[in-house]
Amino acid sequence: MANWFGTGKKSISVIASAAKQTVVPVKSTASGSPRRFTPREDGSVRFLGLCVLAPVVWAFLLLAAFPAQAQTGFDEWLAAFRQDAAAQGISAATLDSALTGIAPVERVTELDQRQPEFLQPFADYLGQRVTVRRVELGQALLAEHAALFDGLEQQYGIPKVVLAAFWGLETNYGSTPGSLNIPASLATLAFDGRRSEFFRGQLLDALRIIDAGHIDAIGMKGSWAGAMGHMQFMPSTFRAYAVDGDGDARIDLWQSLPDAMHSAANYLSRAGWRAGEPVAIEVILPEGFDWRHARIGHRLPVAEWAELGVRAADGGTLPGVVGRAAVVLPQGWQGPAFMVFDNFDVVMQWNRSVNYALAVSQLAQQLAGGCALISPPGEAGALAAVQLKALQQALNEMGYDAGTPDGLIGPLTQTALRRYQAAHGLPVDGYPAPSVIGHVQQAHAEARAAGRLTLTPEPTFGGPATQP
Ligand SMILES: [Ca+2]
Repeated sequence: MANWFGTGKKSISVIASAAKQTVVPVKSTASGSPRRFTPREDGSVRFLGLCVLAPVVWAFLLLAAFPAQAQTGFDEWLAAFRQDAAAQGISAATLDSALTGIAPVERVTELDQRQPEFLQPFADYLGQRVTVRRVELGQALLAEHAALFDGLEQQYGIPKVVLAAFWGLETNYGSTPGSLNIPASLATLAFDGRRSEFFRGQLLDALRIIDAGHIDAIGMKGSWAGAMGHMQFMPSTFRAYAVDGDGDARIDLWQSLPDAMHSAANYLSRAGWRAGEPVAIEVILPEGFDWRHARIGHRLPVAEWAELGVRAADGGTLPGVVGRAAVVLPQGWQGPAFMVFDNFDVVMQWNRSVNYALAVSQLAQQLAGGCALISPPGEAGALAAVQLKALQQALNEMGYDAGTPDGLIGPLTQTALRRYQAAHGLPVDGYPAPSVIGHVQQAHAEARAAGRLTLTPEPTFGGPATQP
Protein backbone atom coordinates (compact mmCIF):
# COMPACT_ATOMS: atom_id res chain seq x y z
CA MET A 1 0.00 0.00 0.00
CA ALA A 2 1.22 3.48 -0.78
CA ASN A 3 2.12 5.60 2.21
CA TRP A 4 -0.51 8.20 1.48
CA PHE A 5 -0.25 10.11 4.68
CA GLY A 6 2.91 11.93 3.70
CA THR A 7 6.07 12.82 5.51
CA GLY A 8 6.52 14.37 8.90
CA LYS A 9 6.16 18.10 9.47
CA LYS A 10 5.87 18.03 13.22
CA SER A 11 6.19 21.75 13.76
CA ILE A 12 2.79 22.34 12.18
CA SER A 13 1.01 19.74 14.28
CA VAL A 14 2.56 21.04 17.47
CA ILE A 15 1.33 24.57 16.79
CA ALA A 16 -2.02 23.25 15.72
CA SER A 17 -2.57 21.17 18.85
CA ALA A 18 -2.73 24.31 20.91
CA ALA A 19 -5.64 25.55 18.83
CA LYS A 20 -7.43 22.20 18.79
CA GLN A 21 -10.09 22.98 21.34
CA THR A 22 -11.30 26.12 19.61
CA VAL A 23 -11.93 24.63 16.18
CA VAL A 24 -15.52 24.63 15.01
CA PRO A 25 -16.95 22.14 12.51
CA VAL A 26 -16.81 23.07 8.85
CA LYS A 27 -20.38 22.11 8.24
CA SER A 28 -23.60 22.52 10.10
CA THR A 29 -23.60 20.19 13.06
CA ALA A 30 -25.89 22.34 15.11
CA SER A 31 -27.86 19.31 16.24
CA GLY A 32 -24.69 17.93 17.80
CA SER A 33 -25.41 14.41 16.59
CA PRO A 34 -23.63 12.48 13.86
CA ARG A 35 -25.26 12.95 10.50
CA ARG A 36 -26.20 9.45 9.56
CA PHE A 37 -28.73 9.90 6.81
CA THR A 38 -27.74 12.66 4.48
CA PRO A 39 -29.78 12.75 1.29
CA ARG A 40 -28.44 15.42 -1.03
CA GLU A 41 -26.41 16.90 1.80
CA ASP A 42 -24.64 18.96 -0.81
CA GLY A 43 -27.87 20.88 -1.09
CA SER A 44 -27.62 20.87 -4.85
CA VAL A 45 -31.32 21.39 -5.19
CA ARG A 46 -32.23 22.68 -8.60
CA PHE A 47 -34.89 24.97 -7.22
CA LEU A 48 -36.65 25.78 -10.49
CA GLY A 49 -33.39 27.35 -11.61
CA LEU A 50 -34.23 30.31 -9.39
CA CYS A 51 -30.61 31.09 -8.81
CA VAL A 52 -30.24 32.45 -12.32
CA LEU A 53 -33.30 34.69 -12.16
CA ALA A 54 -33.29 38.30 -11.07
CA PRO A 55 -33.80 38.67 -7.28
CA VAL A 56 -37.15 40.40 -7.70
CA VAL A 57 -38.47 37.58 -9.88
CA TRP A 58 -37.43 34.82 -7.51
CA ALA A 59 -38.64 36.68 -4.49
CA PHE A 60 -42.03 36.87 -6.18
CA LEU A 61 -42.02 33.15 -6.96
CA LEU A 62 -41.06 32.29 -3.39
CA LEU A 63 -43.79 34.52 -2.01
CA ALA A 64 -46.29 32.77 -4.23
CA ALA A 65 -45.18 29.41 -2.85
CA PHE A 66 -45.38 30.39 0.82
CA PRO A 67 -48.44 31.09 2.99
CA ALA A 68 -49.15 34.79 3.49
CA GLN A 69 -49.35 34.44 7.29
CA ALA A 70 -45.87 32.96 7.55
CA GLN A 71 -44.62 35.76 5.32
CA THR A 72 -46.02 38.44 7.66
CA GLY A 73 -44.27 36.91 10.66
CA PHE A 74 -41.11 36.51 8.65
CA ASP A 75 -41.15 40.14 7.48
CA GLU A 76 -41.45 41.36 11.08
CA TRP A 77 -38.64 39.06 12.15
CA LEU A 78 -36.50 40.20 9.22
CA ALA A 79 -37.06 43.90 10.00
CA ALA A 80 -35.91 43.35 13.60
CA PHE A 81 -32.95 41.25 12.47
CA ARG A 82 -31.97 43.92 9.96
CA GLN A 83 -31.87 46.57 12.70
CA ASP A 84 -29.73 44.31 14.81
CA ALA A 85 -27.34 43.59 11.94
CA ALA A 86 -27.04 47.31 11.18
CA ALA A 87 -26.28 47.97 14.85
CA GLN A 88 -23.49 45.41 14.58
CA GLY A 89 -21.91 47.40 11.78
CA ILE A 90 -23.12 45.65 8.64
CA SER A 91 -23.55 48.18 5.84
CA ALA A 92 -26.91 49.25 4.45
CA ALA A 93 -25.75 48.26 0.97
CA THR A 94 -25.08 44.68 2.10
CA LEU A 95 -28.37 44.47 4.00
CA ASP A 96 -30.23 45.75 0.93
CA SER A 97 -28.59 43.36 -1.49
CA ALA A 98 -28.85 40.30 0.75
CA LEU A 99 -32.16 40.74 2.56
CA THR A 100 -34.51 43.01 0.63
CA GLY A 101 -37.37 40.99 -0.83
CA ILE A 102 -36.31 37.61 0.57
CA ALA A 103 -38.91 35.15 1.82
CA PRO A 104 -38.77 31.86 3.71
CA VAL A 105 -37.66 29.06 1.40
CA GLU A 106 -40.10 26.19 1.83
CA ARG A 107 -37.65 23.62 0.47
CA VAL A 108 -35.11 24.58 3.15
CA THR A 109 -37.67 24.09 5.93
CA GLU A 110 -38.66 20.72 4.47
CA LEU A 111 -35.08 19.50 4.30
CA ASP A 112 -34.34 20.77 7.81
CA GLN A 113 -37.32 18.96 9.28
CA ARG A 114 -36.68 15.67 7.50
CA GLN A 115 -36.07 12.89 9.99
CA PRO A 116 -33.68 10.08 9.23
CA GLU A 117 -35.66 7.04 8.10
CA PHE A 118 -32.89 4.50 8.44
CA LEU A 119 -29.34 3.99 9.55
CA GLN A 120 -27.29 3.26 6.45
CA PRO A 121 -24.80 0.46 7.03
CA PHE A 122 -21.16 1.46 6.61
CA ALA A 123 -20.54 -0.69 3.52
CA ASP A 124 -23.50 0.91 1.71
CA TYR A 125 -22.40 4.38 2.81
CA LEU A 126 -18.89 3.76 1.55
CA GLY A 127 -20.04 2.07 -1.66
CA GLN A 128 -22.08 5.13 -2.61
CA ARG A 129 -19.29 7.61 -1.93
CA VAL A 130 -16.00 5.92 -2.71
CA THR A 131 -16.52 4.69 -6.27
CA VAL A 132 -14.05 3.75 -9.00
CA ARG A 133 -15.28 6.76 -10.98
CA ARG A 134 -14.64 9.11 -8.07
CA VAL A 135 -11.17 7.68 -7.51
CA GLU A 136 -10.27 8.04 -11.20
CA LEU A 137 -11.64 11.57 -11.43
CA GLY A 138 -9.77 12.58 -8.26
CA GLN A 139 -6.50 11.16 -9.58
CA ALA A 140 -6.94 13.09 -12.85
CA LEU A 141 -7.62 16.32 -10.94
CA LEU A 142 -4.62 15.78 -8.67
CA ALA A 143 -2.45 15.45 -11.78
CA GLU A 144 -4.03 18.52 -13.37
CA HIS A 145 -3.49 20.67 -10.26
CA ALA A 146 -0.25 19.04 -9.14
CA ALA A 147 1.55 22.33 -8.43
CA LEU A 148 -1.26 23.58 -6.18
CA PHE A 149 -1.54 20.33 -4.20
CA ASP A 150 2.23 19.88 -3.86
CA GLY A 151 2.44 23.41 -2.50
CA LEU A 152 -0.36 22.77 -0.01
CA GLU A 153 1.33 19.60 1.23
CA GLN A 154 4.57 21.53 1.72
CA GLN A 155 2.97 24.50 3.45
CA TYR A 156 0.43 22.81 5.72
CA GLY A 157 1.56 19.19 5.95
CA ILE A 158 -1.80 17.92 4.74
CA PRO A 159 -1.45 15.14 2.14
CA LYS A 160 -2.82 16.06 -1.28
CA VAL A 161 -4.94 12.89 -1.36
CA VAL A 162 -6.62 13.87 1.93
CA LEU A 163 -7.56 17.31 0.58
CA ALA A 164 -8.80 15.72 -2.64
CA ALA A 165 -10.81 13.16 -0.62
CA PHE A 166 -12.65 15.95 1.23
CA TRP A 167 -13.19 17.70 -2.12
CA GLY A 168 -14.59 14.53 -3.67
CA LEU A 169 -16.90 13.76 -0.76
CA GLU A 170 -18.15 17.32 -0.19
CA THR A 171 -19.00 18.38 -3.74
CA ASN A 172 -17.78 15.64 -6.10
CA TYR A 173 -14.76 17.85 -6.85
CA GLY A 174 -16.69 21.06 -7.12
CA SER A 175 -19.49 19.79 -9.36
CA THR A 176 -22.27 19.96 -6.71
CA PRO A 177 -21.56 23.03 -4.56
CA GLY A 178 -25.26 23.81 -4.05
CA SER A 179 -27.30 26.46 -5.81
CA LEU A 180 -29.50 27.90 -3.07
CA ASN A 181 -29.13 31.53 -2.06
CA ILE A 182 -27.30 31.45 1.28
CA PRO A 183 -28.78 34.57 2.94
CA ALA A 184 -32.35 33.39 2.11
CA SER A 185 -31.67 29.83 3.34
CA LEU A 186 -30.05 31.00 6.57
CA ALA A 187 -32.81 33.56 7.21
CA THR A 188 -35.36 30.75 6.76
CA LEU A 189 -33.58 28.58 9.32
CA ALA A 190 -32.98 31.47 11.73
CA PHE A 191 -36.69 32.38 11.56
CA ASP A 192 -37.85 28.77 11.84
CA GLY A 193 -37.12 28.52 15.56
CA ARG A 194 -35.63 25.07 16.00
CA ARG A 195 -32.02 26.23 15.97
CA SER A 196 -32.55 29.97 15.59
CA GLU A 197 -29.52 31.13 17.54
CA PHE A 198 -27.09 29.00 15.54
CA PHE A 199 -28.44 30.04 12.14
CA ARG A 200 -28.85 33.68 13.16
CA GLY A 201 -25.13 33.71 13.91
CA GLN A 202 -24.41 32.05 10.57
CA LEU A 203 -26.53 34.65 8.75
CA LEU A 204 -24.66 37.49 10.46
CA ASP A 205 -21.37 35.91 9.42
CA ALA A 206 -22.64 35.49 5.84
CA LEU A 207 -23.49 39.20 5.77
CA ARG A 208 -20.05 40.09 7.15
CA ILE A 209 -18.46 38.04 4.33
CA ILE A 210 -20.49 39.98 1.76
CA ASP A 211 -19.64 43.22 3.54
CA ALA A 212 -15.94 42.42 3.31
CA GLY A 213 -16.27 42.15 -0.46
CA HIS A 214 -15.38 38.47 -0.85
CA ILE A 215 -18.60 37.68 -2.75
CA ASP A 216 -21.85 39.44 -3.60
CA ALA A 217 -25.25 38.43 -2.24
CA ILE A 218 -26.42 36.86 -5.51
CA GLY A 219 -23.23 34.84 -5.93
CA MET A 220 -23.34 33.50 -2.36
CA LYS A 221 -24.84 30.08 -3.05
CA GLY A 222 -24.64 26.76 -1.32
CA SER A 223 -26.52 23.95 0.40
CA TRP A 224 -29.86 24.33 2.14
CA ALA A 225 -28.06 24.37 5.51
CA GLY A 226 -25.61 27.13 4.60
CA ALA A 227 -22.52 25.17 3.46
CA MET A 228 -20.66 26.97 0.69
CA GLY A 229 -18.25 26.39 -2.15
CA HIS A 230 -15.93 23.56 -3.16
CA MET A 231 -15.37 22.42 0.45
CA GLN A 232 -18.78 23.36 1.88
CA PHE A 233 -17.68 25.83 4.55
CA MET A 234 -20.29 27.32 6.85
CA PRO A 235 -20.09 31.14 7.15
CA SER A 236 -18.57 30.97 10.68
CA THR A 237 -15.92 28.51 9.44
CA PHE A 238 -15.24 30.81 6.49
CA ARG A 239 -14.62 33.72 8.84
CA ALA A 240 -12.43 31.73 11.22
CA TYR A 241 -10.35 29.67 8.78
CA ALA A 242 -10.73 30.71 5.13
CA VAL A 243 -7.66 32.25 3.51
CA ASP A 244 -6.77 33.86 0.21
CA GLY A 245 -4.80 31.21 -1.67
CA ASP A 246 -4.31 32.94 -5.02
CA GLY A 247 -3.23 36.33 -3.73
CA ASP A 248 -5.98 38.50 -5.21
CA ALA A 249 -6.94 39.85 -1.74
CA ARG A 250 -10.40 38.21 -1.93
CA ILE A 251 -11.42 34.86 -0.49
CA ASP A 252 -13.54 33.12 -3.10
CA LEU A 253 -14.42 29.58 -2.01
CA TRP A 254 -16.75 29.15 -5.01
CA GLN A 255 -14.64 29.98 -8.06
CA SER A 256 -11.05 29.92 -6.81
CA LEU A 257 -9.70 26.41 -6.24
CA PRO A 258 -6.52 27.77 -4.56
CA ASP A 259 -8.68 29.74 -2.10
CA ALA A 260 -10.90 26.73 -1.34
CA MET A 261 -7.97 24.33 -0.91
CA HIS A 262 -5.77 26.66 1.15
CA SER A 263 -8.78 27.27 3.40
CA ALA A 264 -9.40 23.54 3.89
CA ALA A 265 -5.71 22.88 4.54
CA ASN A 266 -5.60 25.77 7.00
CA TYR A 267 -8.65 24.38 8.81
CA LEU A 268 -7.20 20.87 9.11
CA SER A 269 -3.83 22.20 10.19
CA ARG A 270 -5.34 24.34 12.92
CA ALA A 271 -7.66 21.52 13.98
CA GLY A 272 -4.54 19.61 15.02
CA TRP A 273 -3.56 17.55 11.96
CA ARG A 274 -0.51 15.43 12.65
CA ALA A 275 1.65 15.43 9.54
CA GLY A 276 2.94 12.02 8.50
CA GLU A 277 0.18 10.11 10.28
CA PRO A 278 -2.84 8.36 8.75
CA VAL A 279 -6.50 8.94 9.61
CA ALA A 280 -7.30 5.25 9.91
CA ILE A 281 -6.12 1.92 8.56
CA GLU A 282 -8.02 -1.31 8.08
CA VAL A 283 -6.88 -3.97 10.53
CA ILE A 284 -7.40 -7.68 11.10
CA LEU A 285 -8.27 -8.67 14.65
CA PRO A 286 -6.93 -11.92 16.16
CA GLU A 287 -9.03 -14.98 17.01
CA GLY A 288 -10.64 -14.52 20.40
CA PHE A 289 -10.33 -10.71 20.30
CA ASP A 290 -12.27 -9.14 23.14
CA TRP A 291 -14.88 -7.04 21.29
CA ARG A 292 -15.31 -4.82 24.34
CA HIS A 293 -12.00 -3.17 23.43
CA ALA A 294 -13.37 -2.04 20.04
CA ARG A 295 -14.85 1.33 20.79
CA ILE A 296 -13.85 4.84 19.93
CA GLY A 297 -13.19 5.93 23.51
CA HIS A 298 -10.78 3.06 24.31
CA ARG A 299 -7.34 4.31 23.31
CA LEU A 300 -4.10 2.37 23.57
CA PRO A 301 -0.57 2.86 22.22
CA VAL A 302 -0.20 1.14 18.83
CA ALA A 303 2.42 -1.20 20.34
CA GLU A 304 -0.16 -2.50 22.82
CA TRP A 305 -2.62 -3.22 20.03
CA ALA A 306 0.17 -5.09 18.24
CA GLU A 307 0.80 -7.15 21.39
CA LEU A 308 -2.91 -8.03 21.44
CA GLY A 309 -2.46 -9.46 17.93
CA VAL A 310 -4.00 -6.66 15.89
CA ARG A 311 -2.32 -6.36 12.49
CA ALA A 312 -2.64 -4.22 9.37
CA ALA A 313 -5.08 -5.75 6.88
CA ASP A 314 -2.71 -5.22 3.93
CA GLY A 315 0.06 -7.17 5.65
CA GLY A 316 2.20 -4.10 6.33
CA THR A 317 3.35 -2.83 9.70
CA LEU A 318 1.14 -0.76 11.98
CA PRO A 319 2.06 2.94 11.64
CA GLY A 320 4.18 4.76 14.19
CA VAL A 321 2.12 7.62 15.60
CA VAL A 322 2.54 10.11 18.42
CA GLY A 323 -0.79 9.52 20.14
CA ARG A 324 -2.95 6.56 21.03
CA ALA A 325 -5.21 4.58 18.74
CA ALA A 326 -8.66 3.02 18.95
CA VAL A 327 -10.23 0.10 17.09
CA VAL A 328 -13.67 0.72 15.62
CA LEU A 329 -16.17 -1.62 13.98
CA PRO A 330 -18.47 0.54 11.85
CA GLN A 331 -20.65 -2.40 10.85
CA GLY A 332 -20.29 -4.67 13.85
CA TRP A 333 -17.94 -7.53 14.66
CA GLN A 334 -18.62 -9.35 11.40
CA GLY A 335 -17.58 -6.35 9.30
CA PRO A 336 -14.29 -4.55 8.69
CA ALA A 337 -12.23 -3.26 11.61
CA PHE A 338 -10.25 -0.03 11.59
CA MET A 339 -7.52 1.39 13.75
CA VAL A 340 -8.10 5.14 14.07
CA PHE A 341 -5.55 7.77 15.08
CA ASP A 342 -5.44 11.42 16.17
CA ASN A 343 -6.09 12.56 12.58
CA PHE A 344 -9.39 10.65 12.74
CA ASP A 345 -10.43 13.04 15.51
CA VAL A 346 -9.42 15.96 13.28
CA VAL A 347 -11.68 14.69 10.49
CA MET A 348 -14.48 14.17 13.05
CA GLN A 349 -14.22 17.89 13.86
CA TRP A 350 -14.99 18.63 10.21
CA ASN A 351 -18.00 16.30 10.25
CA ARG A 352 -19.06 14.38 13.34
CA SER A 353 -19.74 11.08 11.62
CA VAL A 354 -17.61 7.95 11.98
CA ASN A 355 -18.71 6.76 8.54
CA TYR A 356 -17.72 10.09 6.98
CA ALA A 357 -14.29 10.06 8.60
CA LEU A 358 -13.66 6.49 7.44
CA ALA A 359 -14.83 7.43 3.93
CA VAL A 360 -12.29 10.29 3.84
CA SER A 361 -9.60 7.81 4.87
CA GLN A 362 -10.64 5.20 2.29
CA LEU A 363 -10.93 7.67 -0.58
CA ALA A 364 -7.53 9.19 0.27
CA GLN A 365 -5.96 5.74 0.38
CA GLN A 366 -7.41 4.80 -3.01
CA LEU A 367 -6.48 8.14 -4.58
CA ALA A 368 -2.91 7.29 -3.59
CA GLY A 369 -3.18 3.97 -5.41
CA GLY A 370 -3.90 1.93 -2.29
CA CYS A 371 -6.37 -0.89 -2.07
CA ALA A 372 -10.09 -0.91 -1.33
CA LEU A 373 -11.57 -2.70 1.70
CA ILE A 374 -10.10 -6.13 2.27
CA SER A 375 -12.57 -7.58 4.82
CA PRO A 376 -16.17 -8.56 4.03
CA PRO A 377 -18.72 -5.82 4.78
CA GLY A 378 -20.44 -7.53 7.71
CA GLU A 379 -24.09 -8.17 8.37
CA ALA A 380 -26.12 -6.37 5.72
CA GLY A 381 -29.46 -4.63 5.92
CA ALA A 382 -30.41 -1.03 6.50
CA LEU A 383 -31.80 -0.42 9.98
CA ALA A 384 -35.09 1.45 10.01
CA ALA A 385 -35.42 4.25 12.57
CA VAL A 386 -38.68 2.71 13.84
CA GLN A 387 -36.84 -0.57 14.50
CA LEU A 388 -34.08 1.24 16.34
CA LYS A 389 -36.65 3.08 18.45
CA ALA A 390 -38.34 -0.23 19.31
CA LEU A 391 -34.91 -1.63 20.16
CA GLN A 392 -34.26 1.26 22.56
CA GLN A 393 -37.65 0.83 24.24
CA ALA A 394 -37.14 -2.92 24.60
CA LEU A 395 -33.68 -2.40 26.14
CA ASN A 396 -35.12 0.17 28.56
CA GLU A 397 -37.90 -2.17 29.62
CA MET A 398 -35.42 -4.96 30.26
CA GLY A 399 -33.34 -2.68 32.49
CA TYR A 400 -30.63 -1.59 30.04
CA ASP A 401 -30.82 2.20 29.98
CA ALA A 402 -30.80 3.31 26.33
CA GLY A 403 -32.20 6.78 27.07
CA THR A 404 -35.31 8.23 25.51
CA PRO A 405 -36.10 6.18 22.40
CA ASP A 406 -35.31 8.42 19.41
CA GLY A 407 -34.12 5.99 16.74
CA LEU A 408 -30.59 7.42 16.93
CA ILE A 409 -27.73 5.19 18.02
CA GLY A 410 -25.71 7.34 20.39
CA PRO A 411 -23.25 6.37 23.13
CA LEU A 412 -26.02 5.58 25.65
CA THR A 413 -27.76 3.12 23.31
CA GLN A 414 -24.43 1.53 22.38
CA THR A 415 -23.54 1.07 26.03
CA ALA A 416 -26.98 -0.43 26.76
CA LEU A 417 -26.59 -2.77 23.81
CA ARG A 418 -23.11 -3.80 24.93
CA ARG A 419 -24.46 -4.61 28.40
CA TYR A 420 -27.25 -6.65 26.83
CA GLN A 421 -24.80 -8.48 24.56
CA ALA A 422 -22.48 -9.25 27.48
CA ALA A 423 -25.38 -10.60 29.56
CA HIS A 424 -26.51 -12.86 26.71
CA GLY A 425 -23.14 -14.19 25.57
CA LEU A 426 -23.17 -12.29 22.27
CA PRO A 427 -20.14 -10.52 20.75
CA VAL A 428 -20.03 -7.21 22.65
CA ASP A 429 -19.73 -4.78 19.73
CA GLY A 430 -22.61 -2.39 20.53
CA TYR A 431 -23.81 -2.58 16.92
CA PRO A 432 -27.55 -3.03 16.27
CA ALA A 433 -27.24 -5.57 13.46
CA PRO A 434 -30.55 -7.09 12.29
CA SER A 435 -29.68 -10.36 14.07
CA VAL A 436 -29.07 -8.47 17.34
CA ILE A 437 -32.38 -6.64 17.01
CA GLY A 438 -34.07 -10.02 16.47
CA HIS A 439 -32.35 -11.39 19.60
CA VAL A 440 -33.50 -8.44 21.71
CA GLN A 441 -37.04 -8.72 20.33
CA GLN A 442 -37.23 -12.37 21.33
CA ALA A 443 -35.75 -11.80 24.78
CA HIS A 444 -38.17 -8.92 25.32
CA ALA A 445 -41.15 -11.07 24.34
CA GLU A 446 -40.00 -13.84 26.72
CA ALA A 447 -39.43 -11.35 29.54
CA ARG A 448 -42.87 -9.89 28.99
CA ALA A 449 -44.50 -13.35 29.02
CA ALA A 450 -42.67 -14.14 32.26
CA GLY A 451 -43.62 -10.79 33.82
CA ARG A 452 -39.98 -9.79 34.14
CA LEU A 453 -40.02 -6.38 32.45
CA THR A 454 -38.55 -3.64 34.64
CA LEU A 455 -40.86 -0.98 33.30
CA THR A 456 -44.45 -1.34 32.28
CA PRO A 457 -45.13 -0.65 28.63
CA GLU A 458 -46.46 2.77 27.79
CA PRO A 459 -50.19 3.02 28.48
CA THR A 460 -52.46 3.08 25.47
CA PHE A 461 -54.54 6.22 25.34
CA GLY A 462 -57.70 6.82 23.42
CA GLY A 463 -59.20 3.33 23.71
CA PRO A 464 -62.67 2.60 25.05
CA ALA A 465 -63.02 3.85 28.65
CA THR A 466 -64.83 0.77 29.91
CA GLN A 467 -65.53 -2.67 28.65
CA PRO A 468 -68.92 -4.30 29.24
CA1 LIG B 1 -8.40 34.80 -3.71
